[in-house]
Amino acid sequence: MATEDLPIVLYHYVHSPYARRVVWYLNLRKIPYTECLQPPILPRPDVAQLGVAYRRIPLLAIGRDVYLDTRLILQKLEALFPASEAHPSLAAASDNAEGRALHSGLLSAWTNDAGGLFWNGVFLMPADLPGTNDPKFLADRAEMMGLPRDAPSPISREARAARRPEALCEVAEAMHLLESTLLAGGGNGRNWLLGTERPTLVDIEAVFVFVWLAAMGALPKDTMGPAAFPRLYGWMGRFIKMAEAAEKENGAAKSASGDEAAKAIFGSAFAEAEGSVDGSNPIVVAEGLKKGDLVKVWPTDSGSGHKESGKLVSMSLKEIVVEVQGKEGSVRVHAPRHGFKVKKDVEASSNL
Ligand SMILES: N[C@@H](CCC(=O)N[C@@H](CS)C(=O)NCC(=O)O)C(=O)O
Repeated sequence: MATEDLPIVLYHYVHSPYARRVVWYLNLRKIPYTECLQPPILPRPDVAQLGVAYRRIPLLAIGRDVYLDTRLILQKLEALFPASEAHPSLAAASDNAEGRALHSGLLSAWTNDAGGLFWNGVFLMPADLPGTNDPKFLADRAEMMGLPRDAPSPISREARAARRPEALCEVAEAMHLLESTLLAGGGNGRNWLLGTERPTLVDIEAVFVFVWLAAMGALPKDTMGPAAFPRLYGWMGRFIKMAEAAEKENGAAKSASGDEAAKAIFGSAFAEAEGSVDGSNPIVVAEGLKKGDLVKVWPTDSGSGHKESGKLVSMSLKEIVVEVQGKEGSVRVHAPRHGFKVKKDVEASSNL
């Protein structure tokens, strides 16, 4: 079945800066999708009924394949929707070596990895940002960070205030870097980071943190506003304008309840052929993993307490795929290998 004909369901909530990465991408590539809106804190029974334990947002299902983590989601969409008239590529430059290196290797780690830009941005959430001082939100995020729900919150108003100076320095340094290098384009200025006519994945990879911070009013106007960083704000403004126009053109996402989404997913074909376990992969060797083994898979930076339990389907340098049992069937869950761990599920294996 063509990928086009499979249900594409985005589980997300509207204020998630990570979800915006995928929404922008889908709209810019003119890929229609369905959304299954989620609450900003657990529980999320809509996700649980797929048999998926992952607790972060967003997740994207394409047919019976469920993709975790926007780093993998964006790569998969690139692969599953090659450029065509119906789905124009973001820009040809995402195909060149500079673009690929900057996207999947360098910028992605810079913005997303633990301790990177997004994490600094969390400490810059303004003191009175709605929802962020709600004890339920703070307990939920403590759990996400692997702490007891009643532990002092590492992102309470007070904790954020204490970390703010350092986080501001980190973000300011990153803004200087973009302003004076890629966006400067050797003195001629550039509309997009790779000097292309349209934005590329590289733009999405970096712009989301700054758009999120600016929209929250997290950055001091005098030292980190448009006057101090005219190229960076110009770039953000162009990107938002383009993303908004693309959203209008692609039309609003269809909306599905958790049950509707699950029914469509379980009743669908897989989007990808079943892969294999690369026997030469160092982790596969060290763990003695084989296709069909019962394994656990989880992210190492946050939400680590929520571990996928299922049968190992495939493993490569790029991804780990497990088949998990949901309420009305099974789905294949794909996690990026970078930032995730896979281990044999010794307990489940001994209960066989
Ligand atoms: N590396 C992940 C990070 C995702 C992430 O941290 N998402 C936030 C929302 S923007 C989250 O899940 N927060 C906790 C939650 O909503 O449960 C990705 O690229 O998808």
